[in-house]
Amino acid sequence: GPDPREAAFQATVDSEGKIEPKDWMPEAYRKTLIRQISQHAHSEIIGMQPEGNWIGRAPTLRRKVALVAKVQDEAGHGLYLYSAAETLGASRDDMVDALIDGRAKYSTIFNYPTLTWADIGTIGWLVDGAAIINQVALCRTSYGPYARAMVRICKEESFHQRQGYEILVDLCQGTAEQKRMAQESLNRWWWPALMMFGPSDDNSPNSAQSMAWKIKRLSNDELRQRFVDQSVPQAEYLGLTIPDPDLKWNAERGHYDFGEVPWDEFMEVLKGNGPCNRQRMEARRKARDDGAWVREAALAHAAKRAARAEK
Ligand code: FAQ
Repeated sequence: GPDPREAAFQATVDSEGKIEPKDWMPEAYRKTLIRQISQHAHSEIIGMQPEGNWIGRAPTLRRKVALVAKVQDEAGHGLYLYSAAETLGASRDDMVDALIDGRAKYSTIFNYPTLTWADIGTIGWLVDGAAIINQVALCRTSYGPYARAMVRICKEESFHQRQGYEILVDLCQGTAEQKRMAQESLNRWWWPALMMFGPSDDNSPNSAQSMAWKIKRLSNDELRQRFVDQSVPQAEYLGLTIPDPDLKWNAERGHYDFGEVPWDEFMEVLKGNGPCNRQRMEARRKARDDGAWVREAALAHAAKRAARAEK
């Protein structure tokens, strides 16, 4: 017959209780969480690269300080999320190996290049904006350590978002050339930002089970709609045009209608064929290899201390 532990687990989930590390949980729930949380962690770590590209070229000291702090926060978010995955029994080495070997996914958005300074503004505005919409929903996810990690991460993410939007406000109130740079950046990032929410609901294999377990609280399409509704007035304030001829207010629905996301491009980037996939993976491998001596030295030091303590 059905496992009584499973019924108790589902009752906790249904009544908005949290599942904690030592609670019984279905193996598939554990596996799904390890998959999602580790992908989320990898995204934070790989996500440091596109912005890191501009630290040495930030236009003012103030911009540079803010950008360094933001990229550093992303490293912190990654480590925080790896720790949350470890509470499920995943090993950090295995997760990192999966990323390095190309077996693990990370968000498609970080496979696009940062070609201009405006891209740093656009990443804060749209990429962090999308991340917040997704993560605010995840603050109510059923797994306790993940939900709590999201609360803190959202707070830092909202500073990131404002940092980016302010860059664009300045560019859009600047010279004609600066405003053109902002528009060109929006043109390149808009559709990739919409892809961050994942495939459409009728094409999302994990959604039904993840919603039943309350790992996901809102569907990919619901979150994407929220993001479009939030971004349109922000683009209007900047005086920028969202590159979608089908975008228009639908009074009946009370939402903006928008065009079809270029899913072929999404699938290609997911397969590893985006503009920067190879470059991102190579940088990660090099960072791991360059840091090997530090880990070896730390282990040797720990072994020596342990040996001394035994005497
Ligand atoms: N990129 O069945 P679904 C950030 C995969 S924000 C790559 O719908 P699910 C902050 C999906 O994993 C970005 N893969 O899957 C920051 C699944 O893979 P599988 C990170 C994607 O899990 C800002 C397959 O496709 N945020 O880092 C993408 O139910 C600025 C089928 O899809 C998170 O990870 C994609 N865009 O829903 C940092 C949030 N979309 O089964 C630096 C947490 C889908 O083959 C700078 N994650 N896939 O392993 C989630 O909310 C969910 O995992 C979704 C996907 C919504 C992403």
